[in-house]
Amino acid sequence: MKTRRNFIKLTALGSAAIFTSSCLTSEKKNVTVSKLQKDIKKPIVISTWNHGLEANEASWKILSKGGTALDAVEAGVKITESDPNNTSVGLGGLPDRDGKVTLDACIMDHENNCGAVACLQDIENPISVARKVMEETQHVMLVGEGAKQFALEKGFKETNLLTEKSKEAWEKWKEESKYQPVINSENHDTIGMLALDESGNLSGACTTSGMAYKLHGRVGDSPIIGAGLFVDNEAGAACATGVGEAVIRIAGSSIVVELMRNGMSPNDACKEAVNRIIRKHKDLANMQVGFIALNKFGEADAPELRALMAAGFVLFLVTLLVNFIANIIINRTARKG
Ligand code: SD4
Repeated sequence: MKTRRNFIKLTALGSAAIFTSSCLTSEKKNVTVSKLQKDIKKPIVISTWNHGLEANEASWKILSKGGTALDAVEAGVKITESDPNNTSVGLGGLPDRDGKVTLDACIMDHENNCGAVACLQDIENPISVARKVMEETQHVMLVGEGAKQFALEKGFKETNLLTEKSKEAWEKWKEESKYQPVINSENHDTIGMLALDESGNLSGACTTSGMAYKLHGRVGDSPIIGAGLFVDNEAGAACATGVGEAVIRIAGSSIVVELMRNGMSPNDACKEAVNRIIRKHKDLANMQVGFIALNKFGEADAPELRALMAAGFVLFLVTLLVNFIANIIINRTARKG
């Protein structure tokens, strides 16, 4: 049953919103979640890590004026992509083991439209290229040289993304690393952002330079729809950060959304996905994975919330992981009250 239709129908009846969905198991179980329209927290935007705070401000400018979630998430993560001081996303991202900065990004809207680019070089804002793939091609994902060629054709400027700071870090790494790529929880950070707009539509964006010093050509979860990001306007949206290989193995973000569809809170859905990763991996050394999730009602709770009040915003710092190294931060920006 389409949520949107329900919203319209039920608003006319007395401002209640309902969505219905069925379980993944063969024993079809219907779960109905209902909420008064007035209790839906919108607009709202959430994002990962410290850099997300600045990104949230850019999205909030759009959302607070009634703009779309899609425009908001693109504008938000672009801030992080263009920040040369951030070494894990876009310009200034740490390179692969050959010294090349390769970027992964994807975007998804409330109608299941999606676009992605992977292993893209020399383009500062991969999220906008991903949006062009979504809106101006029949495809979902472009990679490598093809993605770059497409970007240039669409008017994106060629930019050297390897800053002095990142080059120095890479050169230092080469001295000690014996040219072996490392999976290290210190060396990666993605910006993932999810938003629910005034019209009740969800969108999400995810963008990263991926794991530092990775093998050239390596693509993580971040540009993969269903792994790094998934949005279903009937249920919710989720985004992952951390070791991409582990997230891909369980189709992480789509699992979180499916669990929310079946009635779980964003909090429990994220925990279950993390637990699934724990169950499926024998070796958890250096493993760091986290999810953020936002449901159709604007709920984005997660374990161990610490509330911070800031001018006009409510920001929550969240520690998300259950058993192993965990320090995933969720920034939430919503109307006060
Ligand atoms: C990747 N998931 O390339 C990304 C990196 C990341 O926090 O999210 N780091 O595997």
